[in-house]
Amino acid sequence: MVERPHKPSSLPNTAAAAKSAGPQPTVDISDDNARVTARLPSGESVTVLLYGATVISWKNADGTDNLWLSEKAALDGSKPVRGGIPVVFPVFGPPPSNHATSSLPQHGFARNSRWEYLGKSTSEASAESERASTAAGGADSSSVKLDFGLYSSNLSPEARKAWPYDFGVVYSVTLGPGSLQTAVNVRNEGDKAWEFQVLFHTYLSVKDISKTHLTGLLGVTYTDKVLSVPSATESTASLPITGETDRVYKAIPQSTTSVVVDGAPRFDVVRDNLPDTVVWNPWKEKAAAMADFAPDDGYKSMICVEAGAVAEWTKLEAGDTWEGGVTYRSLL
Ligand code: TA6
Repeated sequence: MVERPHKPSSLPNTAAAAKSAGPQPTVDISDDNARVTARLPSGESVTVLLYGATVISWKNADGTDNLWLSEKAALDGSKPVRGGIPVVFPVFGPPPSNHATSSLPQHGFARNSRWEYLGKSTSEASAESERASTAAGGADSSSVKLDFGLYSSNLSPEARKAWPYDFGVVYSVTLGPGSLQTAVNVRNEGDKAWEFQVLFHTYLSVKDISKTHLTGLLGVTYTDKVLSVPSATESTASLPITGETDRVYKAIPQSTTSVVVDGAPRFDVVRDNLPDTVVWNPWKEKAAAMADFAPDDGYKSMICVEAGAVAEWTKLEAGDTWEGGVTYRSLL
């Protein structure tokens, strides 16, 4: 695989390192085997629902949750989660009618399938780096990677029938000091080529949408699904969100989109091999019309910045593998 900037990292899982390390990350599986929570010694945490492999919480050391989760989000596996980071695969949006995905639900089956927890790998801060980091007033440098798997065999009979291709997806969620990385490794396990779209439908929490701007999109071509404009060019270096917004920014030349709140950088969203970003806020009417979107004025506290490969289809030949991911940096 050609080396790429921001390539999803793989962490060592060495017992030797653990022996010499300081306090280590922890990983807990809930009693009902429905969710996995990882915590860093510095206090950051991430919780992943096995249903949809949906990240439902990503907290800073002070307990601030970086993700927005609807108060009426279904967390019992009855429907896709409204909030957090739903995984969109193998199709984004309503499937096209004349396509292999046409019988799938909107946004595909990944977000409403039960994934397998494959395990963790941690990079413990070694004692000396811990001391050095603490002495320098820096944060703990440990991180933890959680792996989840979804395979053709995991699909419901309906989904399998609707999309009868052999595939495997390994989804890695890596919690680091001040960052969360989500990355997929998609493999064609069958004997014939197929094509897919993938996207992380990330609901970022912001304290006030009226004071929120997005930067890094100037000059980028986008489709505006609210105004039904198939192709426009972003003319604003700092995009405010002042109403219903549903835009697919395509082939973005730079890897980082940033969220600025009240003039201060709040998030960096750094894409790796994901050329597109969807920006979505349902605003007042659409929010009120969604039964699982609560509170009704929750649109004032969230912005979806969704990194993906969705403007085109990615074709995978038999036996081929594809990787892509995104790193969110919390800049609080
Ligand atoms: O990512 C934006 C979008 O495609 C919007 O058009 C809206 O449909 C949103 O996703 C939510 O979709 P969902 O199926 O989760 O209600």
